[in-house]
Amino acid sequence: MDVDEIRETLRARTGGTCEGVWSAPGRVNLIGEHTDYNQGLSLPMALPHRTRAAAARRDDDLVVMSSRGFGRVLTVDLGKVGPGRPKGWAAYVAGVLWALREEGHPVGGMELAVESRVPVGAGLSSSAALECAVAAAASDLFGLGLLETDEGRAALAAACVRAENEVAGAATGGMDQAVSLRARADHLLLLDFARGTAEQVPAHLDGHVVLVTDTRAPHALVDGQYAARRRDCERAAEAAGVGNLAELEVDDLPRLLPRLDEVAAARARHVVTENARVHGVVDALARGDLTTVGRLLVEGHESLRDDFEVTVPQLDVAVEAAVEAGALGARMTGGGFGGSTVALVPDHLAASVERRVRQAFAAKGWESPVSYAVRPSGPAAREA
Ligand code: GAF
Repeated sequence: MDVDEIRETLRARTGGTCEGVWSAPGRVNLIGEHTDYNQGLSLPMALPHRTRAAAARRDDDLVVMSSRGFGRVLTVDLGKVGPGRPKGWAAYVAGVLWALREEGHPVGGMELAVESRVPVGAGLSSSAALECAVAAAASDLFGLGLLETDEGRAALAAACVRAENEVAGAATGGMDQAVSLRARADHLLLLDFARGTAEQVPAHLDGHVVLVTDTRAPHALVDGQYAARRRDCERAAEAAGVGNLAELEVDDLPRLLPRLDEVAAARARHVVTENARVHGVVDALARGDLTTVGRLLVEGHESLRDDFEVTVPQLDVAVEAAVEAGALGARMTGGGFGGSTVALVPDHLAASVERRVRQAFAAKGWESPVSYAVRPSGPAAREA
């Protein structure tokens, strides 16, 4: 649906009222995985794939929403939103308005028609894109002015995280919402969760493309595995005597790991080495050393596979096939347990890398993966 179509969809439903259209991107993370809730570093970028929301204010507290693909129009009373309520995709919409209100913003009911062009269930943050599109619409329509500054955008991201953690019940860390609201085209976003900073890093990828491959292996963050990893990390930090794992350096590991149980040690090793890899990638990008970037991506994947144990065979095979076909590096991206990979590929090899990954999946009898060559795109914004 283009902007006119989604506006007309809302108008048809409301009898003519639509005050504007907003959109927000999904994300792909280049490196820095499972670090956000450990107060570490990550380096995501916004995807060109966006979720659109046509919106209008209501003069009561009802949130009336429809989504292409979900047929039914849902109505939620904002006064009844809270931890665990409502269920399903409505939580990501009404939850954001609830969280903004909880933060003291004068937000009321809304009419919303949404459409996601971010592949759902692919580990590319379709939930964050939905939350951030709604947050952007609410900010403009209720005069919050939060889209105007990076600080305001950080506040909107925090409300989206609250919606996801408290209302939808997914214990996620905040990377996805931060990049959806604070990204810049042609840049990666260096997020430091301990300091609360977001720094724009020019994506000097000359002659190379970022290839995202949706493995179609189903992925969900509201199941127990993601939360279990988070608990492992908390246990590891406690046993190591630090507030969070980002306080540790790679040099601390030989001394500290023997104090931890085997699982906690492996989780800690992933997080601490992953933070170091983020620094390594940022430095290598600044030098134009894409070979080193690629090597660090592969090391990151191995760490997620062996120490953090969040990959599945489809992710491992997609990474191996991409590297065999000439990618400088590849890794799983996002929460894992299914979802997508990201690869750094010389332009002229993009088609053969894509083909090789498809062939490897066909040989295993798996559903065919879908690849997208992407450029770092812009943040949540008003479109009309
Ligand atoms: C998911 C979560 F939503 C993020 O907060 C982050 O933890 C990521 O998994 C892993 O890096 O996308």
